[in-house]
Amino acid sequence: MGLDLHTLLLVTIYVEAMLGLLLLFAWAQNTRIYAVAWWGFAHLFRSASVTLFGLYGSASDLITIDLANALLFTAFAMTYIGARLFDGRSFQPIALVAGAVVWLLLSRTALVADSMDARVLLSSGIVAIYTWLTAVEFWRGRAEPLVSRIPAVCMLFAHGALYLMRTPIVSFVPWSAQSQILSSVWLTVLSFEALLFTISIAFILLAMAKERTEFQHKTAALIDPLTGIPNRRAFLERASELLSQRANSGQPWAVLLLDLDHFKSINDRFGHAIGDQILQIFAETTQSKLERKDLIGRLGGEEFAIILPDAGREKALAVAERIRSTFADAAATVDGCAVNSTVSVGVVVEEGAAPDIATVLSQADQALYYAKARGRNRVELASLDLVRDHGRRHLPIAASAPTQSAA
Ligand code: GH3
Ligand code: MG
Ligand code: MG
Repeated sequence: MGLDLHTLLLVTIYVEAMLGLLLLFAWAQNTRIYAVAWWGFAHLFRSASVTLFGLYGSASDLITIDLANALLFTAFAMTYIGARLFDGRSFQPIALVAGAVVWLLLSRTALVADSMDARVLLSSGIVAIYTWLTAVEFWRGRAEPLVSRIPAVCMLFAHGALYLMRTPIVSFVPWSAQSQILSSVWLTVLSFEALLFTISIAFILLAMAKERTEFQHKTAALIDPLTGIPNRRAFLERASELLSQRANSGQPWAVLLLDLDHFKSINDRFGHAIGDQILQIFAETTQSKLERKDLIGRLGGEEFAIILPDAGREKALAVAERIRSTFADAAATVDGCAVNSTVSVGVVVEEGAAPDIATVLSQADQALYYAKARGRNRVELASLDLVRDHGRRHLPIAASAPTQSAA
């Protein structure tokens, strides 16, 4: 092995410190992700720990072994705590010092103090546990679609396993003589692996934080913050995609346009905050009546649209009626106020090739207008063919099916 351990130690000290500063610099750019700061300090702690290990022989064991190990375990604890914070979980302060305390207590017992194997096993075990716990935290948060999560989990798991393997490996090598500790080939190999690990994990953690920020920006641009459903832009984009996929399928599909009734008056009488709550109740109750493949969006104000990609006339009317009646029940009383909020729905069912979404929405708007004109809190059905035949694009059209009127 042509790698000199002292050179490797120096490189590790330098690289750990640089990565720590890099992570702290990245955190300063977006201070909301605290985990990045924890990970930055973890690298700085590891740099300090390796510095103390490097002083072995020229300083007391208390500093070069006990303090160095305590710093090392605290560094791995910080990476673990960062992983918990990254996914919005809290942590117990004891987790930060548990490894260091266990080491300081157990390394003084006769069993551990007299056996190099036991000391290596103990320190490897502490590092492996922290590393695996970190992997588990990232795995638990996998519902968030970050591509860099999986390499992070694999790398942490593998590093923990390699650390634990130190014990069987060192039992082949005589460790007791002091001179041989630093000249051990295995120590060189393991230090090299630790160096590669620390570089890779720092970049993966950075990538995760960057992905998270980009994901948040993307979500903010496409999701309506009040109701948590897609905004107008997202709805129209996805609707166009959906319609082009269905272009020649020959299956019927439906569009629902929904507008809350007398919402201005409700705002005026009960306040804007109640109005906001009603919008949230509407989004919640409506989503509960939809399937995964259906698409909903807030087009603006108190106007919403839904695409049912595989609904014929009967199903579309049934869904619209269920939404209408469920909402009327859910929004009868809000925060103790009898607001009696209701919704009117215009429905378009398209059987043939899909026209563009703007055309279909304008037909649904005409049916909606008709629902409003006939007293609100009701569902009305339009049909594109009917409008095309009559060429009445801006006038309310007669419902082409029995209307579902409210009580
Ligand atoms: P109609 O039954 O004919 O639809 O009457 P309307 O009062 O619902 O219709 P109009 O378009 O006159 O009023 C819509 C109101 O919706 C006006 C606006 O203040 C309110 N609004 C729009 N966005 C929000 C919001 O985010 N929160 C609240 N609380 N109100 C909103
Ligand atoms: Mg309205
Ligand atoms: Mg409106």
